Amino acid sequence: MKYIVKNLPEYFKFQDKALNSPEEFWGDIASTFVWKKKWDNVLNADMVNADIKWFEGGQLNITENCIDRHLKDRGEETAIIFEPNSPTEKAQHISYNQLSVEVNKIANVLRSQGIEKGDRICIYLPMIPELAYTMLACARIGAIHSVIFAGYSSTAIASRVNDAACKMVICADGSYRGTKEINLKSLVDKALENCPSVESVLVIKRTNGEVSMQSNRDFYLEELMQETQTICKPAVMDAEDPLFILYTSGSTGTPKGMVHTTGGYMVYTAHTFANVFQYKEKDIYWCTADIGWITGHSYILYGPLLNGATTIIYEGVPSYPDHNRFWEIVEKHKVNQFYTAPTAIRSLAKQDIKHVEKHDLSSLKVLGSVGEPINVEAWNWYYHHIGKERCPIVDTWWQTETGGILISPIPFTTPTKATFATFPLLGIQPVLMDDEGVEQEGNLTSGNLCIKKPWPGIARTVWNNHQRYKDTYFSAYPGYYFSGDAALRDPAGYYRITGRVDDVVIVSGHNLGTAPIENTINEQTIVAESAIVGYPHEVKGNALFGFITLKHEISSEEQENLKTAINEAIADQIGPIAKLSKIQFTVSLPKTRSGKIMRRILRKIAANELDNLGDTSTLLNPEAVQAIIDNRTD
Ligand code: 6R9
Repeated sequence: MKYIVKNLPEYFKFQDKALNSPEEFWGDIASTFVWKKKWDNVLNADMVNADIKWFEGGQLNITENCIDRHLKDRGEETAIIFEPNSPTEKAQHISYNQLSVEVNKIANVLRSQGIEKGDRICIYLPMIPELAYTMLACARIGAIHSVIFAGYSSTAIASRVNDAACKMVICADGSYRGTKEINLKSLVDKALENCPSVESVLVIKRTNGEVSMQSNRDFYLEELMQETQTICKPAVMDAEDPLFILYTSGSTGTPKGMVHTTGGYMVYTAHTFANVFQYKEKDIYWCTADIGWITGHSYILYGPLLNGATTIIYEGVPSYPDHNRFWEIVEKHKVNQFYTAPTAIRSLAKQDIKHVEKHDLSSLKVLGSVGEPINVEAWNWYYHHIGKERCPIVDTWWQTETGGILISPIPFTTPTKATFATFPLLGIQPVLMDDEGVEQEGNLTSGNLCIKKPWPGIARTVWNNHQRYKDTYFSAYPGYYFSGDAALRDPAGYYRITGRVDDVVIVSGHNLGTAPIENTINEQTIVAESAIVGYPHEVKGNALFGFITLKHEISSEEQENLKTAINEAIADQIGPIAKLSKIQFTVSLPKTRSGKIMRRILRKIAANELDNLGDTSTLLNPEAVQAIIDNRTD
């Protein structure tokens, strides 16, 4: 891999090249991959019309780059370590040779079922190796995978399957998550009552639970694989042919099917993985996300395999059988790079520290964070207790739409600073805009976070709705990609993501970002987590409502004292204007399946619009909503 940064002067040198000669820079990186035909143009982009193409004219198959090219030198090396939900079930080590056999066989099955290049296949699987195999098998024959997180409801499956008119669904009989066993096939059956495009369903056995199989539609993958060849000729794909669709919910409307294409996504995820994690041969890398999210697509599957890495797929949850499971896995597999989300860090930091201390975490070299702004307390806990002050934390900012990480420290190069994502990665030019669309110059400023130049990993469109793509990302500031996040730039030029733009609350005419207020609250040692939302107020326009979870119960007198202490701290650190008008202590906060706090619902509760909460069925913990409503104090 080219342009792997080793020190700051090199970072600035490479960045200069990436921004001033992007075609040469990305062309150099792309040349390190296997192509069937070299591209005609590295870049052809029109950011005003949202028309972006990379490596046009180039032809390739991404699976040759993820698998085949590693077989000669490292065929027997481990590609995937599968760590099952139950610690009593043996972990599996899957070599690149084995991965090749599985992917080729499944690809042949898909072809024999009539799947052709460009067809859409919905994959609804738990975190088992077959999830990786089937995604890669799709890519092998040029079918477009649309992975749906295996926790979504039948309604969510049906709407996504119909949006992309999927021809096939691949699912498991069931899944294990902690103590729960979920019958996935029955959820698929219910969804498919309303999905006319689906011709066949392939079922993978995981739990061996009871399932109903519809004849001529449903087949066990295992049975179809018995007679198949272990070689499947890879489809020749244009660089701009879609590789996958992944749905992301917006603040309004139906989920958007973000489309990522083959060549640019490959080059970008591979390069960013190598730089951000400084992966070295034989390292063991573990990202705890679910492959059903973009983090899993880019940094459990594609990025690591493109680098010939060893990547862990963990089936379970952080709390099963108890709260030391993550640290036990780190010790067991001698994990070198560990990548997780602030919500997981906060929940584990709430537990007795003995869960951490009884494990040898000395293999760790780099720690990562992704998904939401990380608060100071969680950052410090992660740095001191997990990294033992030895391991840099890469706070990586990016989105489903960006395909890969855009802003992040490079470990051992960029000095880290709690809550800062620091510098843009190579080739990325962030800008901060004011509301009039004027780029904010210099440091010590803030604004809406946009990206000025195209990068290879950016999603190219919304499936079947290019206008929506253009409207959502390229219309607020014509010619720029608008992320929907706000950020600030410190005197050193470091970026700190302050939260979604829609998380800004205007109180008495002052724009208040909720994240810094939450940080202040979270510094109280008894606070586990907090979420601030605005609600309509007669005098101030909006006032602030704080939903706060505590590490343990306290008396009502102590609660009153804590409320006072919190407001004093806010007044002290941010200003009296940011004081909370209402505070409710709650057992938990409503979260999305990817661990983001659902502020939309909290806003409705705070505004007392209880009959208008919207769909709560896709939440991780819908019961949290009712508990908050039941315990309202005013
Ligand atoms: C990769 C992923 C994207 C949104 C993004 C932002 C938030 C992600 C962050 C972060 C602060 C970080 N976000 N990483 N905020 N610091 N390091 O999470 O994609 O699920 O599409 O979410 O998540 O608000 O706009 P996605």
